[in-house]
Amino acid sequence: MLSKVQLARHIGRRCLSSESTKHCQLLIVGAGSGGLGAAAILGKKFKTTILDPADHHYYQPYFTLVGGGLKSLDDCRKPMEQVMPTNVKWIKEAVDSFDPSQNFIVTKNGTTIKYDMLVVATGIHPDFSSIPGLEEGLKTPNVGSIYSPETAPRMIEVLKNFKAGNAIFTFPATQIKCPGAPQKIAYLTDEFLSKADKREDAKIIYNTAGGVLFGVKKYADALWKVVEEKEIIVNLQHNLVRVRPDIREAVFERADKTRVSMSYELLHVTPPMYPLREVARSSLAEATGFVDIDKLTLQHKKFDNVFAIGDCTNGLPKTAAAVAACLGVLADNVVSRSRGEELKAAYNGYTSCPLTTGFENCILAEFNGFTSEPMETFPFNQAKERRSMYVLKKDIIPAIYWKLFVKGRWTGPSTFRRLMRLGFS
Ligand code: UQ1
Repeated sequence: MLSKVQLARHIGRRCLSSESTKHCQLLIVGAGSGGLGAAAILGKKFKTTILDPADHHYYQPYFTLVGGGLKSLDDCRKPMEQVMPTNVKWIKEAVDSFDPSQNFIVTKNGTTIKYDMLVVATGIHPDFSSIPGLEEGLKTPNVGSIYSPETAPRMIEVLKNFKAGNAIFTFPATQIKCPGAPQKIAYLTDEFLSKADKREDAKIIYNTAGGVLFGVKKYADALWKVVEEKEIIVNLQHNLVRVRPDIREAVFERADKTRVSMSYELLHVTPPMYPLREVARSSLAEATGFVDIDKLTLQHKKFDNVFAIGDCTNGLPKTAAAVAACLGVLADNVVSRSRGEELKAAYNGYTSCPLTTGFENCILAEFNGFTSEPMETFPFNQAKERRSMYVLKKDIIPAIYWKLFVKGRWTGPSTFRRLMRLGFS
């Protein structure tokens, strides 16, 4: 019989499951966008180990297009071993606990991994179980969600199943990844139903727990025009608290705590999202469960050999575009920390949300996630719906992602932005 190590070699993988690793220079927990991007850059500089139990790496920005029937799940994913940097050791296990004061973590299989430096990149996770009735609802042909690889491909079936009635879209009361996506799928639904000659029979309703349609005024103003044109009803401060799939009813709680029930023919749910439980209960987390880092240097506020990137952090915008802009900062500061030097790199707050407003239209929102000021790359008004920005979203950025980002060669469009805007931003 082959040993686990031989078996791993035999099937061409570099993962060494269950092998007890004594020590690594740099440990990265999580191989999503942040972890994999960090591994690609830092794996060249440090003896690096990355921990993640997943079989596949997903390009999550495509999930909206999967829901709209414009892409398939296979377009969004690659086997993890295909995208893993060759010089990085992958341990295909999940983290169980962190002990940052002793510089080690323990995996679910009981492997102890000691490290000199740690990068936490564990993401934010949809919790479908936190809304009573939602999990049962997702098994019916009337309820969908683009927020997981399991449910996203079913959304197009939910759209095809639509006959007549309310099509309700929700945005929860927690922080979420890609906060534009809950409305993008509403816009795609509008166009899908128009093409299917059913739009007249539908009342599209966007119910958000929040108080605004979008956090940046310039794009919010443009989006209010989009919803007006598309005759989408927007209800602010309406938080989904229960789904009753048997009678096709969704219950929302308003700011004054009163509840309102709405019947649905189609319900798209963006579930509440939380950091990984193992992170939230560790001493790395602040009160809300996110990793407590300095949002400029990405260094942990208490443990100076710990850094974090992406959706697991307490203050960074939750998009792949923000992750890209953070990667260079993370790499520079981890190197400085390893040399005992002062941390010089600072994240500038850049984030982006390509807001798909139809099957061939997109508003490319780019802004500073800390100040909510626009930070646009192109020398034209990006609040306008454009076909060119749709091509960017659908074809160009994914190519950048697979060809450059996962290889550690893309840290956002800042150089391009400076060139395009002649050095003015
Ligand atoms: C980006 O860099 C990025 O990360 C790879 C995204 O995430 C998928 C984006 O959506 C966007 C818009 C950018 C910015 C890139 C350009 C070319 C403006």
